[in-house]
Amino acid sequence: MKQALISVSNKTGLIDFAQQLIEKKYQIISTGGTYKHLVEASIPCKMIDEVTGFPEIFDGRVKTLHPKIHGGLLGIRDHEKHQIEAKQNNIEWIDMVVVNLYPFKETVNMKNKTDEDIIEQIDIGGPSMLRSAAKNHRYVTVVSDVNDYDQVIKNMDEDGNTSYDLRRELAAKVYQLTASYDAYIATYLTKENYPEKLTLTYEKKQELRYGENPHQSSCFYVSSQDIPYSISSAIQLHGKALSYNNIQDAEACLNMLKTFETHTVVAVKHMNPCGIGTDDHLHKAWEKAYNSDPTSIFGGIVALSGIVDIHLAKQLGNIFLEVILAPDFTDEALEHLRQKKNIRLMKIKTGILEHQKEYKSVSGGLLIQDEDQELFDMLSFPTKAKPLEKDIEEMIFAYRVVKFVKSNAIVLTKDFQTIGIGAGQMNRVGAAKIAIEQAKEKAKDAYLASDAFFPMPDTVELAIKAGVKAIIQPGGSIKDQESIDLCDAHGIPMVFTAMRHFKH
Ligand code: 93A
Repeated sequence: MKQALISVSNKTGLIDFAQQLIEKKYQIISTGGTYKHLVEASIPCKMIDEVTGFPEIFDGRVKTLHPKIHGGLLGIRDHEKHQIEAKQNNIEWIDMVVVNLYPFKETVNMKNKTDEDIIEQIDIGGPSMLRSAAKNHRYVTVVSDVNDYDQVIKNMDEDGNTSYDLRRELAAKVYQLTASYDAYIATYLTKENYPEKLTLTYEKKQELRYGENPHQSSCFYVSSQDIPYSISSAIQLHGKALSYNNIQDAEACLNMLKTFETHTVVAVKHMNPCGIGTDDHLHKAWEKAYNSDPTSIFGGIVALSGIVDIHLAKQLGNIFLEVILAPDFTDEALEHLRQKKNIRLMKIKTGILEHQKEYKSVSGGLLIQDEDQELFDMLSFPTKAKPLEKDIEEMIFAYRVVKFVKSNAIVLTKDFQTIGIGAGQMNRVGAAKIAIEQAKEKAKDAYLASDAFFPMPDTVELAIKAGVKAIIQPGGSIKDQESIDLCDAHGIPMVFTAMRHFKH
């Protein structure tokens, strides 16, 4: 008779599966809680201590860690010496292991759990059995996921034998599981910000149709963290699956949105903002974001800080947008927007923002840095003309926007609306030219923000010519004085932030 050892924390689907194992003539062995669960459903099984001849001790910390179990899993069935040793030690072969682990990750994510509670959820016996069985997959079937029960039963022949290919696949799955389980524990125990060894685990969330371009294949992997204002935690309410570029753009969009306090609408194209508007009313904020650049917003990604109502939905639905992200949509708004097949609607998870890290891959490595969360260090006013309180607010808005534009970046704003965005240029004055050209006559009396200092006074010169009202930039160039002198000659206030915001 074949033997299956079942020891599971997650008991979903277990009764059905065990029933089918009985039909295939398996003898079931199980641990305390699992035994109780099976017996209550009238499934015949043997208690683990009947096999080990040793009681479960230390509140279950030691229940399956016994040579009768690991011998039964690890022995090579057609090896004469192993056969003799098994007989001498009264070891019976175990043909199948069904184990899922203590919910360590879930316990960490629960509120009100003490460190002691969490440590108690480090499963030792479960991974040990899984690893033993997986090593011996030539003979042993190892089931570590409740979602595999059906597949295992379907794969069995009349005598309950599984195929070698399936056993090997299930064994690989075990080592992935135990590696990520241990990585999660290591991360929990590591207090330092940047430890010597970093153990990250991600799970595949979605196969993507293609990558940045149609000839590149791609996938979306997510960590188990539920991060507010992230695309990985957003819920899709309507539309086709997100594409690789949608995910990147949506992420950029949400990163911007989360830093603005009042009602704000952000429109993004190719990871740069193409329109941002802030106002006391969300509808007005949308109008500002849209009117910033009605050409570029076409096919863009839009994130709104508040609930989308029918009035907004009608306006949003008037143009082609790839994705709309918002904390929620009214039923009427949803109904209206759902008529559009090509739009994707995403409900953002909001919440308190925590310190995050940013990861970027390079060939053979990972670059990790703290998220650029600050805006400025200390504002200083080096020019003779000093800005008014209202001007400073506008400049801070412009500076908040420029922080999210690819370097070199220059942004022009007026009345809390972007009117010119120069992104990703190899020289700063080139970015200024683009922003001014886009703003056209609106550049007059606008506010100009630069993501890094002016190495030359040429950008200031251009700004003055265009009629810009005030300038905000980090300062710190050896030629700062030339820029200051130029502002003074034209009575223009300039503010230094002492914080650069390169974005590559
Ligand atoms: O505390 S343990 O690390 N010590 C063990 O010997 C052991 N054996 C199985 N945890 C152990 N398990 C785990 O118990 C299994 O991985 C499973 O998650 C759980 C099932 O316990 P019960 O059947 O009592 O509900």
